[in-house]
Amino acid sequence: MKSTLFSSLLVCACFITLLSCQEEKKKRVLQFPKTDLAASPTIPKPLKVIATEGGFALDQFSAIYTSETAPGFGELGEFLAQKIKHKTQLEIQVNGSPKQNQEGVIYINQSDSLELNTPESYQIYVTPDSVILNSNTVEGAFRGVQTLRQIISEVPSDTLAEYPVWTIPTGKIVDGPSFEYRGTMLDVARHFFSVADVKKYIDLMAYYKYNVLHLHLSDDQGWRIEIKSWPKLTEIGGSTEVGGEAGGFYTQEDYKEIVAYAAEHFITIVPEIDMPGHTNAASVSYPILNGNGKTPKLYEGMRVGFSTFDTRKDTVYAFIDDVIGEIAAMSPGPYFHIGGDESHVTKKKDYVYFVEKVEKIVRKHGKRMIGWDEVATAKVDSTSISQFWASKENAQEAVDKGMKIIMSPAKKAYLDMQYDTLSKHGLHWAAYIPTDTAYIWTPEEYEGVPLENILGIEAPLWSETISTIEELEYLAFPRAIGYAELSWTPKENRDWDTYKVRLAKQAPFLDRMDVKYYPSPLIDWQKSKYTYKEILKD
Ligand code: TNX
Repeated sequence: MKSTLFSSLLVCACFITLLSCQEEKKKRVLQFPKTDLAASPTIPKPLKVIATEGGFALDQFSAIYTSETAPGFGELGEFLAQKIKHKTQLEIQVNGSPKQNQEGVIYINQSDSLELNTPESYQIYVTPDSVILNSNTVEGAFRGVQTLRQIISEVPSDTLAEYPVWTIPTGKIVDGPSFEYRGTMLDVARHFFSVADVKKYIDLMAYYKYNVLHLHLSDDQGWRIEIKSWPKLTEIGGSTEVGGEAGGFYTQEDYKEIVAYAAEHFITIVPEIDMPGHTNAASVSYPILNGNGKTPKLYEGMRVGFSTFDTRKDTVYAFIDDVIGEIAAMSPGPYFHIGGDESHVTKKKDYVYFVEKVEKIVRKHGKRMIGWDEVATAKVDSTSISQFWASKENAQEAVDKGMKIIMSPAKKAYLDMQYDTLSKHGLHWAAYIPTDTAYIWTPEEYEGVPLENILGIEAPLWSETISTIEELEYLAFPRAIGYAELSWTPKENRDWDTYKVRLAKQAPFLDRMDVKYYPSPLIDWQKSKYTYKEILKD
């Protein structure tokens, strides 16, 4: 008798709990404000967005599931959970057994859809019950995860639920990149940046779907990568930087750590050893390499164009073979950048001879050569790549040779150009580049380079005037966000007026990441009203 009474009470209690749960669920659904997926502040702007005005509730009952057999998908689920935690403090379970009260589910699937026509293409379907992210590759799914991070509301929604609920607007996103090469470059030679700084930069790049980080590892003022067969390069050549500070260098372990961290973010490292000019630090370390007829001395100034290797010496090519060999062995990406710019004291015929020989060394080590636009003046192979920074004529030579071109015109794409005359850091030899000028140009049609020759876009950040991560961030952000859109989103879908609204809404993310961006007065920056810690206190 007692036990029957007890069990009916229990059933009753459960029923009431269930009812109140349902009541709460209903309330939550009822209270969902109308959404607009197309108005989400996604950068780069996706190819196609169809909004259906509902909401997926991301809360403590949500869970993530991924394809379990496809390599990398499980880790990607963990990555998303970690980023959601950073944004909302929610602990979302990944590939766990379904929890009681489990509500919405996020699936990250490997698909084999023919519609997904580049390796980085993906689709996202959001309904009130589920978020489905499909891609044929883990790389594409990673790009889609960045979109997901961006479409989760910045603050919890007003839903009457007793716990915070973040909204993901419902609808469909179909997306993929315009260009396969979407890069930025960091000059760690003029001023050295630590592994931690580079990792932070990678985190930020990944959020905006960049896939290449080019590291300028050597210049007149410093040599920054350990080469075991030539140890003085870092012992001597690594000891200085612009302005007289102590310099620094990456050990091979450090470099491998950067390469691995970049790979986890689906970013390829392109290593650059600049030569035959910009080689003072190497020549001070090993004077046998020097070809300018003077005794090389450590150099901490900013003027360039005075140094050159001796292009007619076998030792120089043995040295280059060792250097490229050691770096190529640690760099899984397909490219090796040989610099080749501003060799003002190398005779033209020596320059051409040099580039042709070094190209062969690069190919011997299994890499595709990239060089600044001057390399196209040599007889290089059509598989080598020219990086357009200054000369239309050199770009034309590259096109005539059937080479691919990376678009980095200094006047438009140099992150080290000052925003305006008041900018705290940067140079202005090419131009002042305010935030709108950085965005409003068409790399697809720049200086008559045919679209089929364009491999992609890269925004270089030279570091003569910056030495800390804060200064780096001031020059790179917000402009690097615009270059990410130029290299991903087709020109028909780009427009400054809508871009600047989406850019304004990056402020909460940049603040959360502790990025000291330049608060361009052209942008009506949206400050988040509160941080998540304050939300959870409410
Ligand atoms: C030109 S761009 C250079 C660099 C400088 C930069 C400063 C290029 C290939 N060479 O050596 O750092 O200007 O803006």
